[in-house]
Order: sequence, then C-alpha cells, then structure tokens
Amino acid sequence: QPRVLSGIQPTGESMQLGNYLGAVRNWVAMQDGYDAYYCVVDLHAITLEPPEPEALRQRTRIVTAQLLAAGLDPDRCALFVQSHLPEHPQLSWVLECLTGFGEASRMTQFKDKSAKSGADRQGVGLFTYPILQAADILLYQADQVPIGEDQRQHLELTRNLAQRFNAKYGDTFVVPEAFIGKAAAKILDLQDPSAKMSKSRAENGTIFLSDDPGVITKKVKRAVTDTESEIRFDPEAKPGLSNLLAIHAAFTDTSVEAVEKEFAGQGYGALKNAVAEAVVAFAQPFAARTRELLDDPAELDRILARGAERARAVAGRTVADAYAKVGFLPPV
Ligand code: AQP
Repeated sequence: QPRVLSGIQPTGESMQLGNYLGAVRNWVAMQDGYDAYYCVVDLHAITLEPPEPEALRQRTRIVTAQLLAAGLDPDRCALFVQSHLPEHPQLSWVLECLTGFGEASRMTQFKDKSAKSGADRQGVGLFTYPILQAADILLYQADQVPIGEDQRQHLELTRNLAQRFNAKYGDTFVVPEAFIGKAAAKILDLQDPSAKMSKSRAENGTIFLSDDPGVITKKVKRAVTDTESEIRFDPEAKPGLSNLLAIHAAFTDTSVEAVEKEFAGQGYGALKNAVAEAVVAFAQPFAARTRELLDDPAELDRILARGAERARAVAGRTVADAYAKVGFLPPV
C-alpha cells in the first residue's frame, strides 16, 4: 500500500474550516487504500508566539479529539504527536545542513508570518520550520502528502531535499507527491478574501469548528462579497462569493457548477443562509463528538501512545539509515 503522511498544528483553540476542507477531510478518506500516518505537529506550534505550556497541552488534546471526531480511526491510521518522537528534530538537523540559506529565505509563509513584526524579530524556528516539516514527511517515506494549497511550496522544498540527500548519499528517501484537492484547496478569509482562512488570524473571517451555530451564522452572513448581485463562480473577479460557493459545494458533496446553477437568479442572502446551514449541520455534531472525546483524556493519551509506537517503528529505521549514510558513528 502507498503511504500517506500529513500534520496539523495545535495552534488556536480549534481547527478552522480551511484545515478541515483543505486537508483533514482528505486524511479521513485516505485511511482506506493507504498506510496512513497523521501527526499533531506541536513542535511547529511554538514557532510564533509560544503559547502557555498548559494551553499547548490542552490544544494538542483538542486537535487530537477533533481529528477523531472528523473520522480518523486509530485502528486504520497512526495518529501521534510530533514531540513524542525525537526522530523529527534528529532528521531535521541533517536536512538543515543541506538547505541553502537563500533557498529557505524564499519561503513565502515565512515572509507572510514575519511581515507584521519583521524578520529580524522572529525566532529562528519560524525560519527553519519548513525544514522540520520536510523531516516530518521524509521520516515516514510518504508517497502522498494531503495538504492545502498554502503548503505547496514547502512540499516542493521537501522534494528537493529528498532528491539532494539521495543524490549525495544514495537512495534513502521516497520523494513525496503533494495531494491537493481541487475545490476546497484554499478556503479564503471571510472578511478578507485576498488571504487564506487561518487559525492565527482569529477574527470574524475565520470559522472555527468549535464555534456555536449562532456565531457561525453571523460570520457567514457578514462575509465580504461584492457589489454585484449575480451568483457566478469567478475566483478572480468575485473571490468572496466564489469562496462561499466552494464551501457549500464541499459540504454538500457537489460541484461548484451545481451550486452555481442551484442559486442562479437568487440573491447573495439565500446563498449565505444555505452556506451557514450546511456548515452548522456539520459543525454541531462534530463539536458534540469532540466534547465527548475530551471528557476522557486518558483514552486520548492511550490512542496517541499507540500511534507513537507505530510511528517510531518507521521513523527510527529512517533516522538510523540516514545517520549511517551521513557517516555518524553508530552507537554500540
Ligand atoms: N485556508 C485554508 N484552506 C485550505 N487548506 C488550509 N490549510 C490551512 N489553512 C487552509 C491546511 O490545513 C493543514 C493544517 O494546517 P496547519 O495547522 O498545520 O498550518 P497552517 O497552514 O498554517 O494553518 P492555519 O490554520 O493558518 O494555522 P496558523 O494560523 O497557526 O498558521 C495544512 O495542510 C494546510 O495546508
């Protein structure tokens, strides 16, 4: 079976709609037909403002519960926490030494995330994060990596690093492919459709899957659209409206063309009502299931321990192989 790996950061109080539609929904689907590894990447969650330690622990449990509520099944995938495996930073170091400074400087996410306070004020971890992400993927010899459009550049770096290592030291890593769904690969911020929806923006433009139905409805109704009244899928000219069509299509399992037809001739209000309803219909049972899972943290910890054990079996082999190829003296 081909192997799949992906990760999500335990940043914010909950996953947002874009995380689910752009990535996690595909993770759930790929449990069938793939040897699946999914990781809560907590090492990445301290690259911006590090959260309070207790908050980070709690967020890690929340994301884990949400992944299970979304449909991950610990019997059909390895679900684990990145910091439980020292293999991640171990491989990351070797890859850092193969990455050019200029190459790392070209990562647009670093530029975006450091834009506010300036690159000089950022921790080095934010700069090297894509290299740790490359290690996350290459450790598991993943064939496919289901991600949103925003991660495409990081995946390209991962591929380059795998090829560079293989060329220098001999075949070691599988060179992974990005798996990016079509319709919902980039869910936009409802208030600023020039930006992607993001946990860390945390304003009215982001729908958290933990939001109450009333809050979800309000956020959708206030979504920025345009001054026309024609329902038409046109991401260039009508990004806000096209985003709503994409969200509706994703939740009702239809195409944007079908949604466009269904709402043709109706006002934006009717579409917004339908989108709000579709999101709430998903989010309400999802939130209830998440709460149930969070009521039993010991069980969540057991699931993560099992996942880490499965992950370690693969990651340990990869690090041992890579370290031997680099020429580190093996421990006896
Ligand atoms: N708006 C989005 N549309 C589609 N996919 C998205 N993803 C994130 N935002 C969107 C995908 O979700 C997966 C997990 O993302 P992450 O939590 O690891 O990091 P991120 O991409 O930085 O997500 P956020 O929500 O924007 O978090 P913060 O604000 O903390 O940086 C990834 O596969 C990503 O592509």
